[in-house]
Formats: sequence, structure tokens, C-alpha cells
Amino acid sequence: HDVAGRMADSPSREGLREAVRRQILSYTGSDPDRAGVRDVYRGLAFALREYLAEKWIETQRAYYESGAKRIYYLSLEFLVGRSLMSNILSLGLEDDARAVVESYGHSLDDIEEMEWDAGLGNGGLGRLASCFMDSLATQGFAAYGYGIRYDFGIFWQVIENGAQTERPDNWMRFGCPWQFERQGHLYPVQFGGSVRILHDEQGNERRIWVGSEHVLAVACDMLVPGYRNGKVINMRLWNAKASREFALDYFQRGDYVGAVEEKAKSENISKVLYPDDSRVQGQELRLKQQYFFVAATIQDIVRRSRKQSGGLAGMPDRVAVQLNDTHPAIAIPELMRVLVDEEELNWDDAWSICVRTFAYTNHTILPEALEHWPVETMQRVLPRHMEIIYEINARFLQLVRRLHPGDDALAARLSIIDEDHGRRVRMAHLALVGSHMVNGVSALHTDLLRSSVFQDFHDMYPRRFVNMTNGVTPRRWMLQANPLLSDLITEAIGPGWETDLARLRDLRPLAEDAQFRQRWREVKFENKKRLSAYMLPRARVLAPPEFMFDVHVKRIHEYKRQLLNVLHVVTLYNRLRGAPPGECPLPCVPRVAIFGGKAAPAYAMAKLTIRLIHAVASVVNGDPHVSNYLRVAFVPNYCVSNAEKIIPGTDLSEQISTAGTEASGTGNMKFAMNGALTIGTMDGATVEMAKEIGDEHFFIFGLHTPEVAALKARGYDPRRIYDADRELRLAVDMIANGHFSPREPGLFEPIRQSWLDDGDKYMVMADYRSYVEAQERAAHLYQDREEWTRVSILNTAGMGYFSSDRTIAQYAREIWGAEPVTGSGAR
Ligand code: DL6
Repeated sequence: HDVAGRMADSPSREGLREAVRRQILSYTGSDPDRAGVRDVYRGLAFALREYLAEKWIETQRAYYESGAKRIYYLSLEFLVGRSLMSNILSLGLEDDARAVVESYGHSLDDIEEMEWDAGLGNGGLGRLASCFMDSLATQGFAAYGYGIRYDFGIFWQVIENGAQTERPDNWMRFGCPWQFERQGHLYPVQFGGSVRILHDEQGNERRIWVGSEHVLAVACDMLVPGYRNGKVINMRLWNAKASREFALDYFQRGDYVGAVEEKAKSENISKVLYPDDSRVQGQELRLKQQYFFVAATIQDIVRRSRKQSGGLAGMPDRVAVQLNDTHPAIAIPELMRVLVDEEELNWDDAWSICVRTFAYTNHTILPEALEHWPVETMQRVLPRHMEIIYEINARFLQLVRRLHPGDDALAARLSIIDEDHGRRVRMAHLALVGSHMVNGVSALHTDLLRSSVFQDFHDMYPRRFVNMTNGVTPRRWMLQANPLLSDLITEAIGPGWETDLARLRDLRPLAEDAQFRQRWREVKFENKKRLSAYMLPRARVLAPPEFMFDVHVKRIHEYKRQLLNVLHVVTLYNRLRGAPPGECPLPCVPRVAIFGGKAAPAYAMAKLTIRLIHAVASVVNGDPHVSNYLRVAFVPNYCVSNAEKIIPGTDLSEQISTAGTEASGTGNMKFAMNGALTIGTMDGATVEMAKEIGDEHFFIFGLHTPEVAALKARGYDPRRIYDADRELRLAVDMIANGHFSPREPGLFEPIRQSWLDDGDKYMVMADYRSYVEAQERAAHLYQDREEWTRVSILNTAGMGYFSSDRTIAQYAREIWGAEPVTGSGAR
């Protein structure tokens, strides 16, 4: 590397300039001398892609020659966001790219804004997958991501009259310069039909699945460079294309329109991402999506594995397949089908290969998010897989009965088939039985898997359960999102922390240095100014950077408790209204409560929450008596690229889910790395963050997981809490009685009902008072700017553990048995 971080064989500035010019000409057909901002964006992106492609080929060759174990990360979601800046940073070309685009009269910031987010995911699970890709590339693992190239990603959220409406996310409208569509990598995928039984001369039975619907999967590769290591890996995203034979059949029958219609229908499979990550709805198309990407992926893996030493029998030593939640769990019966039906291996050998190859990550314990498919649907769409699942289950239950004779209840609980709810395939059980390891995503979550949701499985396979606490990539979430802070950190502790995040601990002594604190504060202030300017036209709220920026951005869900935050805002509003004019009750800290997040389109309570936030915002911001001290803003269309602007400008990060409901959280990590303090419950990975940073530097509140369970067991009575707390009662009543919705007074009544009549499932009433007190502690500390800054530095300093590099190294060591490829192959 030279001083600027450019690698020895990166293109020179002149080389880059020349490449951009060439690409503007050949790809956009524009005159480079009159190139507009979009032309320059595309020219630059294509120039970088060309370079990435060269490096990708070198890397793949080196991985092939090294014989390294291949890691396949199967995920229905990759929340990529934008790629331009992260690719530029990884290649160390920031100064050159800036100079080149400036020579066209544009700033790099303007060019960056030309890129549409690749929003091929819903939230945490998809974004984690993208962080993992970055870490896998950076650490030199021979890894591949596999997923779907949706034509429409997560919907575009528009706020109209204070309510969410969804617009299609046509992210490919102007093409995506980062992809390669590989027409040569086409795999057939079938659905439906029936299973034929054949007998060979020895009388052995073979079962052959003959589908009735056929589609082709075309590979689309998105390249992911490692951070300044010259390595490039790929996400292979499948796109559905109508199969030619299928269409021909129709054409031959003279049904031209029918043929075209069928073609469009089969291409629907990769059309759109399902926009709900918290409740399963069981649409057939979703099962087809899952099988579609899994079937193509398994064909690709099997093709590559044949070429590796040991062939298919050697797969477990050469290949690790990680299932990102149960969405790809159909891969287990699919690999069995390939091995048994097509490769004619015997069942036991095939099963041993499967179990040793697959591992499964669980990302949620919310019962409504655990996938299951009606047996009838599975049978119709994937008849052979249903047979295989029955066989897997029969053998598994035989083992259960051998170990626990007579315990039918246990067998029923463990069974892959749920007989109690209209016969369903429990995908988590399939994944648990067919994998050699299952992991949770934080220590608490893994404990809950072991002790509650999958307790019976844990009793049976105690060594199968491991914890892999999540992490996030510091390249995107610090270097790229927060260049000012990153520069300050580099100046203070030297370079290299971005790939060795534990080194952030070297910041600790600097927390005691007044001059350093001053600079830290200046950086935060700049980031707040930038965020304020970003929000003004979007949220239509003026957020003075002197106010505390109290931020709650994530998917809108009852368990994430945006409503608890709203209750606090209403409480502050009431306190301000109750104070003498112009005065601010103590501890007096002007604040902007900033919200953002998408509600699943069919999730009524989440959508109502967005309406409530807007309704409260309109009253609070419109009251001159109050708005000197309190404002409320909702940033529409929360996504990766606006998270990059919001997070660095945050003072206080809201992580307030009911204890025991958030599997890990990763937003919590991004905020703390960027110097935000956290107000949070003892939930998910926040527990571990508090331990690393120090409880005393956290605003922890609320019931802990065992207390939540105990209170529920004792008989939780939210009404009693409501009755006993005057401020709470006032806030609830105002919401329910139309104070914030005078034109529709009953609008928010369902919220009151959920709290007081329907049992307050997420314990909002129970945690209210302790939350308000924690907020008071936060306000109090915020008044002491020196102390707040000191704690802010200590927060960043304590986040070294939460790099996705650490998480990936742990997966490699404890689950995959894989080593990074080092040495000269891919320089
Ligand atoms: O593991 C990534 C992420 C966690 O950080 C969140 O706590 C969890 O809610 C999220 N889960 C999902 C949906 N899960 N499913 N299925 O995104 O995973």
C-alpha cells in the first residue's frame, strides 16, 4: 500500500481517468466531454467493475489452486445498500476517484447520490449477510453468497398525510452497473408434477421427480472486494427466466398469448422480495422462491464440488453451507434428492454428507416468525421433497423413540411435522435435524434457544448449539459512514483499526484528554449538522444540532417498542406544557426524537404506530410553547444509505425491545461504534455491549428476560400499572382520546386496547416508569458535555468485539472448519 492506502497494482489516477472516459463512451454512449452526473457515476462504476472483475478472476484461481474449503452463505436476503463508495474505499482509490469526478465538474458526494440502494432485504438478517460478505472477502475466505436478484427490493416508503404508503422499489430502472449477468450459468428448476417409481434389473427402486413447471435460473454476480487485500468474492443472485422448452410447447400448440403469459408468470419467481420479516404468511410463491434459489445453488455447489478432491463424498471436508435462517432449509431435502435420486448414493451415506455440510443460523424466537409450510402446499409444489422430509422425520423419530421409549409427547414436540395445526412442516426442525451445528446470534438469544424454544433438541444434541454473536463491518459503518470520526481515530491510534477493531480500546485513555474530547465533540457536531440538513426536506422538521438527537430507527414492530418511545415523548410534552411559559422542566435538555423505519404492509399495528408518530409530531412541533425544547421527526424510507447519514449524527440510540425478543440487533452496534450512548433493555447483543463498554456507561432499564417470564407466569396486569401512574395514565388517555388526532378521535384506540385490554404482550406498561427514569439519567448526563463526551469515547472504545470480522472468524473456526487463504495467489 502507498500512503493513501492504494494497493500496488491499483490503476493509477491516469489509468482510472482513461477507464472512466472509455466506459462513459462505450456504456452510456454519451460524449465524455459533456457527461452529466449520472453518466459519470456509471462511467466510474463500470471502470471499477472492470478492475474488480480482473481481481475476482485472480482470486477465484488462487482459491481453486489452494484447495481451500468453500463456504457457501445461502440467504434469501442481502441488504447491500450502495456499492460505489464501499468499493472505492476497499480499493483504496478515494483520492483518485475524487480527482477524476471533479475533473468532470462533479463532487464525489453528488456522484454517490446517483446510486440507488440495492435493498434486497428487509432489515437485520439481510444487512448481516452483507456485512458478512465484506468480512469474508476481507479475511480471504473462499466464500460465496447465494440469493435472489429480485427485480423489486424492499418497497419504497412514502409518507402521505402522516401514513405509510408503499411504492415499488424499481431499483434496476437505470440498470445496476455492479452486476454481471452470466448467461452461461443457467440451471433448470422444476416445480409440481409427480414422483415416478422405476425399478432396475435387480429390482431396486428409484424415485424420479418429474416436474410440471419449469423455469431457468440465471446467475447474476455482484462482486465484493475485500478491504485493501486485492481479493474479490461474489454474491451469486439468481434471476428467473422462462425456460425455452416450456414456452415452445405452448407456441407449438398455437397459443401465442398463453405462451407469453406463462413466460411472464414463471419469471415472477424472482420478481419481488417479501416485505415482512417478522410474520410468516405461507404464500406459495414464497416457497417457490426458496426452492428456486436453493435448487440453482445446490446445482452450482455440486458442479464445483465434483471438481474438488474427494468428489461429492468428500463434500463435508471441502464445503460448508450456512443456512441464513430457515428460508433456505429446503436445501437439506434438495441435496438428499440429488445424492439419492440422481447420484444413487444410499440414504445413510447421503444423510451423513448432508448433516456434516449444513449449518443453520436462527435469527428469531418470535413464534410468529418461525417458518412452517402446510404439508399440502409442500406436496403440491415439491412432491419429492415432501417424501424425503417424511423419510428424514421417520428415521429421526425412530431415534427419539429409541432414546425415550413411550414418550409420545416428546416425539410430537420434536417431530418435523406439526400435527396440531393442520399438518405443517416445521422448517426449523428440519434445519435442526439436518445440520451439524445451529447457532444463535447473541449469548442471550442462544441461551433462549437452548432453554426454551429448542430445549428438547438441545437435550438431544447439546453440542449442536453454539453462539455466534453478530457483528457489523467497520468499513461501511465507520470508515465510509463517518469519515470525520474515522480520521480522528486514525490520527489518535494509528491506522489498521478498521481491520483489527479490538484496537479501538486504545482510545480509552484519550477519553480523559480534554483536547481530544473537544475534537470528538466537534466531529459529532458536524455530523449532526449534516444529518439536520438531510432531514429538513425529508422529515420537514428543523433539528437544531445543539439539541440532543435521540434516535429510534429500525423496522417498526410491537416488540421493538416504538410505542414506548412515543409514550416518553408524550410525557415530555406534558411536562413542558405544565411548566411556566418559556421554562423547561429539569433536567432540561432540548431534544429531537427521531424515528424511522418501515412497517410490513399488512401489519396494521405497525402502520398505526407510524401514524401515531406523525400525529404526535404534528402537535408537538406545532406548539411553540413546547418546540423550543422538544421536536419529533420521522425520516421516511429508512434504508442503508440514509442509515449511513443518521447513525453518525446520533447522540442517544434507542434499543428498547422487550427483554428476550430481539435476537441480537446490529443497529445497536453501529450506533455505539459511532459514539452514540445507548438507552436500552437487557436484550440481544445489547447485553454483551453493556458488558464490554461497562454498565455504568449505559442507560439500562426495564425488566430482564427472566423477570418478563416470571411476571407473565404470575399474571401480568397492565391496567394496575396504568392506574397507579398518573403520568402514564395521562399519556395513554391522550393518545386514546384523540388529543393527537382531533379529526379522528378514535384512531388510536386500538393502541390503548392492546395495552390495557389485550394483555400488553410486549410489557410497555411494565417498563414505562423505568424507561422514563433512564431517559432522565440520559438528559442529566447530556447537560454535562464533558462527561457525555468522555462516555461517548468509551462507548466507541468498547466496541472492538462487535466487528463482523470477529464473528466470521468464529464461524470459520467453530462451525465451518475453514481457514483463510493466505499467500501470494490473490495478491
Ligand atoms: O441476526 C440478524 C438480525 C438480528 O440482529 C435481529 O435481532 C433479528 O430480529 C433479525 N431477524 C430478522 C428476521 N428473522 N427471521 N426470520 O431479520 O436478525
